Amino acid sequence: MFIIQSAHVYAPEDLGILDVLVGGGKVIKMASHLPVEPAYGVTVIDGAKKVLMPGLIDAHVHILGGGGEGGAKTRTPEVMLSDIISGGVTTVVGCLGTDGCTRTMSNLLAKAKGLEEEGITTYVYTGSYQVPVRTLTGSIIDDLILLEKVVGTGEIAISDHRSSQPTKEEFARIVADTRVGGILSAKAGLVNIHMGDGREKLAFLRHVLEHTQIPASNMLPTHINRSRVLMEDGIDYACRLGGYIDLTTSSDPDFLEPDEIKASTGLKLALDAGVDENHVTFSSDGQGSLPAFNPDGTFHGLGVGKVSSLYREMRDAVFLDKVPLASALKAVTANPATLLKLPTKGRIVEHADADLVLADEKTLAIDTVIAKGALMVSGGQLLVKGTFET
Ligand code: FWO
Ligand code: ZN
Repeated sequence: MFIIQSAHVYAPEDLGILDVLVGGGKVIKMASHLPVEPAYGVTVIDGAKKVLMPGLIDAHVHILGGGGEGGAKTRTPEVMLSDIISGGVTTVVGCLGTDGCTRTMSNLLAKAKGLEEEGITTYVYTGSYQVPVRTLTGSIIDDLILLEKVVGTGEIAISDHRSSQPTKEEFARIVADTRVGGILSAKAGLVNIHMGDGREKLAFLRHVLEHTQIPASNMLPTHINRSRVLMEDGIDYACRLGGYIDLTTSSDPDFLEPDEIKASTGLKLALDAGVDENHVTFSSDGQGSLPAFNPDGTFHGLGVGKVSSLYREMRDAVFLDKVPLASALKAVTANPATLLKLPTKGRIVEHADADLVLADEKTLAIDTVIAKGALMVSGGQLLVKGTFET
């Protein structure tokens, strides 16, 4: 049991200074003043001069590692627990990418279960870049209904030289099956869509919205900030069609995409252009490769995504791009929670899971991370490490 006393709570909405009682893995009570009953073994955490935020949700992490675009030696390393909690992330959705052969759904599920046992909350998307989608059971709908951790499909590549070049109809079918699988399993049924640099940009998603009854909330196109033209198409898609857009926070200065936009700046551009602040999310592409290709399509080199970039870009949005904290926080907490249909995640409210981040109110430097009610980081130091982390 913890009482976090006198913290400035961003739930992500600004709730002012509150005491928050945590026990049994849940937020039990929030009030301007809660009595401390030492008899119940309650630990007091001093929240004065700190902000209390929901644990971050990273909806696109290559938890197995990814890459391989430069051959076997460029297959990137798997994620470790400390990579996740040191950046204030308490929930991740694992995915496969370009390589859907040596990275498998059974391995993805095992890694997700491993991270869950180590202390955070995990889900996965079925599939990889490829179409037809490489599922575990042979069917998207069956994977969603039968596999508890599967919340959607992805990352499905379109508008990219590495995609399977699917037709609009094949893409619409994937979204349709994912939606129905989600409905029948009371889960999100979200398609995480990898956007490449192709000329068709978001045409496939516009096709779904214009030719089917499927709502925009079943589709989340990511890497929208990989170029200015895609950022502009994403803003138009969100403003005119009520679509959702996801910005990638990982970036490698040695392997920048041509005219790539920093995620924090992309958020500011979207909000200034009138995009609903509930329709923009960040995800890290953690442990995914950040490959660069030459104009002739040959491989040039690659960086590796980092989960810690999610918190960094949220903080930069506040300090560098002057986005209000409550709005910047939504992109990494309440908005992914809503799209992923995780009602106990992404918000600080009674009965929510006790996934919490306490940070210095001036610098937003992370002090404490609580995941499923357990103290994982305290005083800025890791208290819990992965099984094989020294
Ligand atoms: C992006 C994941 C990309 C993997 O375009 O899609 O490759 O399979 O590990 N990463 N291919 C990175 C850009 C957004 C910079 C992935 C990667
Ligand atoms: Zn991708």
